[in-house]
Amino acid sequence: MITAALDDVARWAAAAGLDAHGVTDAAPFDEARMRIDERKAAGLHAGMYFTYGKPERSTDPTHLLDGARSIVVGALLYRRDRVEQMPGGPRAAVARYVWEPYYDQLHDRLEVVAAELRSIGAAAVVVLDDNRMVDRAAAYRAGLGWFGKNTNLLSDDLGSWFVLGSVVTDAVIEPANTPMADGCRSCNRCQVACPTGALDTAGVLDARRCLAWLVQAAGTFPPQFREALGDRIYGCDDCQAVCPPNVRDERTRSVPVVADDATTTVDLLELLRSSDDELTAQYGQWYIPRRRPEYLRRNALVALGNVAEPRRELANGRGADVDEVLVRMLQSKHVVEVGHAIWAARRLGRDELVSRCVTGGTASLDPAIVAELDRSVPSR
Ligand code: B12
Ligand code: SF4
Ligand code: SF4
Repeated sequence: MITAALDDVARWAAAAGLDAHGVTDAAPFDEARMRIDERKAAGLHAGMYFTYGKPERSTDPTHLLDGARSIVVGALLYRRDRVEQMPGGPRAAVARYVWEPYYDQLHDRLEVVAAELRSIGAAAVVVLDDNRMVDRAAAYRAGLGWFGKNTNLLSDDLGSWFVLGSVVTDAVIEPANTPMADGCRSCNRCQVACPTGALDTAGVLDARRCLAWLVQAAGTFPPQFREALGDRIYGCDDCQAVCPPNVRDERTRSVPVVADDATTTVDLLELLRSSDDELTAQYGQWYIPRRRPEYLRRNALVALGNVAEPRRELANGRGADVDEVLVRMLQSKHVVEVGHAIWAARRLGRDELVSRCVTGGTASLDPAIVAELDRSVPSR
């Protein structure tokens, strides 16, 4: 049996550049398994696969490594100071966790810890943001934070702007850390701040209402949540932005400036003019439903309808650009683009473009387009 001391692990984690780490045993995550089963039974997972697909595997670390005994969990903070973007607009917001490739960075750092374990003769496997492991459950048991009412893991020291990953090993590392006590107490700011009511039950996320999931789900963007999407194109940060440890952290901790090539916002007109290949090259690292760029354009069209200011854009000479992309999308071969362009055009008061581009009777149009034509659209 190979053993490693907690002090050695702490030294490796610090040298690897992890912002925090913890250690737990490799016993199954029974509580997470139960919660996954409950959420699936109630439909709250909205058909998501991820860890929900095969919970018997995602909640049992021994499926990742025969003879697994311990897990070293690592966290990487991703809060950055945003640099003002060049004016241009209309622009959409990107959630912080993908401004830079933080998962790749964390993966590399966990590999450093795994290499140390291998150097003492242990087997070690790195896993993060993967269908095969419930990252937050491992981090909770390793003492990295408590489960917030927004379901994120957080602590007073770290806040919640961090991504998580693990090194599963057959080495025995003792003594492991202990879970952290709940720190939310009477606070419910995240529940109040959620624009869609996805956190109405504390600590339980209803993915059917969560914008972070809806931008990743295939199909029609649910009409009742299109206004709530606001200017977002990918991810949603609202339930973390209001969280007291994060707010405190924002006031007190200085953080690195975001990298020059980071994607913090997106120029919507440029995105809507890009080819499939260009979109795949630029945003291929995002989780885009079925890897089909029309879903990225779908999100962009909803955001455009919410944020473009046709009168101001007209004065800037950008009104013509907005019309041009709307026309291009209204004439698209993809039903999902036409449907969401109808919504965006109407929301921007450009109904005449719809009448001009979407012609033909109900019988000749796709039912999804007919449904969009029949929908009442909230004006701006
Ligand atoms: C599926 C998934 C999603 C789904 C569903 C999220 C969800 N809450 O289930 C969607 C697409 C919506 C999503 C969104 C986001 N995600 Co995500 N996601 C995952 C993924 C792949 C699996 C999560 C999972 O297993 N859920 C199953 C449920 C049962 O687990 P749970 O939500 O942790 O539930 C626990 C608590 O709810 C608790 N609990 C149960 N009942 C109660 C009751 C009370 C009162 C309390 C307090 C707690 C509590 O017990 C449960 C089981 O342990 C993980 C990566 C991974 N492989 O683990 C990343 C992960 C959870 N996501 C992450 C991130 C960063 C996000 C976003 C912030 C991204 C963004 N900005 O848009 C949002 C946050 C939304 C939110 N409020 O959760 C990070 C979270 C890091 C952290 N600090 O917690 C992870 C860990 C990825 C990573 N490796 O870093 N995500
Ligand atoms: S990510 Fe956004 S939509 Fe999802 S629970 Fe948090 S605030 Fe609500
Ligand atoms: S906003 Fe309040 S209730 Fe929500 S996770 Fe943060 S501390 Fe907990």
